[in-house]
Amino acid sequence: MNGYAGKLLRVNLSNGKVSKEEIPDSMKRDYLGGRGFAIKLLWDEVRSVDPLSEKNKLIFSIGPLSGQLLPSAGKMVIASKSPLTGGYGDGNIGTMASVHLKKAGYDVVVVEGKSEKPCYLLIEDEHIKIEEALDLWGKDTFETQDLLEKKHGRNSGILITGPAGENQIRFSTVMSQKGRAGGRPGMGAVMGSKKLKALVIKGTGNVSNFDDAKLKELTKRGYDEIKKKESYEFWMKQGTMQAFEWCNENACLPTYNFREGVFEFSKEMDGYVLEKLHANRKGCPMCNMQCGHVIKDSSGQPAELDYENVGMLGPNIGLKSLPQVARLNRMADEWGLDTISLGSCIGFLMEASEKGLIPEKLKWGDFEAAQKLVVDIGKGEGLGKLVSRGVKGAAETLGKGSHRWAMHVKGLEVSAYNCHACPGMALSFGTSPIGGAHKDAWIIAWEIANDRFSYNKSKVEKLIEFQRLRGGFFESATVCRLPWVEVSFGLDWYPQFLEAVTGEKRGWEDFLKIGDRIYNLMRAFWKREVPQFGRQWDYPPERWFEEPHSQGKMKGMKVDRKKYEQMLDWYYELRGWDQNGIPQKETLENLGLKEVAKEIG
Ligand code: PTT
Ligand code: SF4
Repeated sequence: MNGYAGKLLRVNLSNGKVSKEEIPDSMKRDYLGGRGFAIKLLWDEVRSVDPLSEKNKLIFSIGPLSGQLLPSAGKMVIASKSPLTGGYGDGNIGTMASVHLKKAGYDVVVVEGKSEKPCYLLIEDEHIKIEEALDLWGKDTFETQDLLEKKHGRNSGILITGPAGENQIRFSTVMSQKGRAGGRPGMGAVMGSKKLKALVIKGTGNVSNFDDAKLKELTKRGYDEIKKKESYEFWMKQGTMQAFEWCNENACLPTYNFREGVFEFSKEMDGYVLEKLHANRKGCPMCNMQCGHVIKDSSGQPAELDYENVGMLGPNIGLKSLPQVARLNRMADEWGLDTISLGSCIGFLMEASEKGLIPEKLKWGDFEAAQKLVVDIGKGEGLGKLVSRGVKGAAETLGKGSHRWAMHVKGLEVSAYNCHACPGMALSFGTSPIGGAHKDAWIIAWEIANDRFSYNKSKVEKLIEFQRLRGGFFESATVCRLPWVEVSFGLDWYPQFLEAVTGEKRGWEDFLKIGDRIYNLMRAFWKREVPQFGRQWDYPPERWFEEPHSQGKMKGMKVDRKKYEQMLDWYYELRGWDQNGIPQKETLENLGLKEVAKEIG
């Protein structure tokens, strides 16, 4: 089929075996690409394994739109059985590696086994080598990027695990280009467990698309339209950091380990402060709305900021200086630690100290202590050891009711939206297929604008609509969703892009069904890999039910448990799952997943 490179590259690090397989057209039609390919492969090939053992597989996967010249198309999905949650885990990274992978002739790389010595994978078109990486092991992601660029050229596509991943810290992420990060649920740790320091990808071929002239015309018009959008100018000034002041105004900024929704120092670190400190802009390939805002951190080094990073490493730990937050962000990038989980772990430890549950004295907003914690966490030493399995693991070790304010869902720390007064977003976190992530359904903006406090069925329907589009379509076509989300670039562009690329005329009904197939398979994977899996996995942290905000305009607000239960019932009903959240036989069969039904039935 046009638009795909067509091949899957399989590399076994235990025995050095390399093979190339055709991807069947039926898989392209049923799963589209990216996340779709990843869950299909994991379902078929990874069964009851320890995520950090050589039996787990790590998948790098792109879609028909990735790596094309189209707007914001330089994205890639990195997926595996997650060592943080035990279930399906993935992340989406913007990287030159996406472009090069397609040019090299592959849509998917499956890494299997485990190398004896540190290594990196070099993919140069059809030539595949497993290279020694003894000299890179232990180096941070910035040094590693420099060394690999020096050796293989600046334009290479490079994906790296940092020292935290080498140490198998379970929320280690994969880094690229000194600022792009992907794979929150421990994809960096899976790389580390395989002694795989990096992938270097260099492709020189061309993908055969169905209608090049049409594609060229759509591409040009698409980029022009994005630039003309009303919100484009402000987006270019603040990027995702525009959410900071919005969250504070709406009392959903994560503050003091998600206790409050407003931060008394927000004006000292919001998007307008970022504008003043702005030093550079970075981002993914093929993007004319690049969102990586670089400022100088408190030590004078460049650091790339995003809203999530600032929310979690700022208010969530009581830190009010943007350059200091940038310092922690840069350290996380160097170590290859996910900033969201990191901020949650530091907040958890600060609260544990305040409550006298640990002997160490850690004060909210203590920058020196936070810096030390990043290093300890990256190494898995001292207090870092306590949180090396995330806040869920830490609460299990610490006990004393700390699970109530361990801010995670399914073991993955929730991202930077406090949901005491946003029940729809709480359900979005609760039902996200990878755990506490906002990527699948960022319903909060719609909820606050339209229907903030209700717990009705139409809100649940809206949530599923978002999941289908964001978690289904964008993750499997594998392009950035931000043109649509942030500057209202129309959804009608995407079927046109896909038709020009593949030659197949398909509509939204079809794409949304693919999204449902992917969701049901991810759910089935959870059920198979986590035997006790069920309804109790779909709840937000206890804090949002139990402890109302004590200040701000949402003072006194918390999520109503009974009404949440009702929303969850509707969610299952609309998805065709039973009241324990398990896909019903008929639902799976309607999606062509008869064999799956047999296995989890
Ligand atoms: C994503 C998560 C996010 S989501 C952010 S900021 W965000 C954090 N960024 C981190 C970072 O930086 N350094 C670090 N060490 N850890 C980090 N962890 C956090 O990871 C990212 C953008 C953003 S910025 C968002 S919302 C959108 N996400 C998309 C998505 O998920 N799918 C898609 N099709 N398009 C998307 N576009 C946007 O991409 P994860 P990136 Mg990311 C420094 O990885 O695991 O998905 O977690 O990839 O290239 O950095 O772009 O306000
Ligand atoms: Fe990457 Fe940001 Fe552009 Fe999306 S908007 S492609 S995340 S730079």
